[in-house]
Amino acid sequence: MTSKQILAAFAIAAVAIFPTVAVAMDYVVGDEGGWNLNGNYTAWAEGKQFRIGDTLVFNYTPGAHNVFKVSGPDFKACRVPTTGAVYSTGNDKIPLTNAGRMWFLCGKGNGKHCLQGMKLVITVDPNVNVAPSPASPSPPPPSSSATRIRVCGYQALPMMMRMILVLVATAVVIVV
Ligand SMILES: [Cu+2]
Repeated sequence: MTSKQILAAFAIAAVAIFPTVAVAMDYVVGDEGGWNLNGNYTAWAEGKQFRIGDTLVFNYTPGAHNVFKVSGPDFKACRVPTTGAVYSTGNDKIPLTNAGRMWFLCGKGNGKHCLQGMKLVITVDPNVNVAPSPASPSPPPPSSSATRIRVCGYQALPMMMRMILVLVATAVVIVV
């Protein structure tokens, strides 16, 4: 084995052991900036891979804004539904339970906030997270805006399976 091959084997082993697979994410919309008139939620959503089991968190001053889950046409027209899900706690957690597109907008100002950019469209990947995040029994303080990453699922993989993965990866490298 050359040193290059050994390095490659270590790299593959590291990937196999490192818990990058099957993480359920809490996505804080707008990150530290939160959900307000200053955000660019198209830019925020870009490049993020939303998956079933993840959660969207909208942080804002209660009363100043809210969150509607809307249809595509309503999203496009910034039309605020007269009925339908409205979230208004200022720390709204919306679980992503289905694959496909999801549209959100702020209903304040009868669509004015939406027109000023308070709208978010995401696409939820059909790949299900192995272990969806469990419902948190006590809500964290509304000020917590940092994206939290919960590692689960992969850790549940039996150690034997991981060892086999590593051995197979190493064997492949040696053969090559
Ligand atoms: Cu608003």
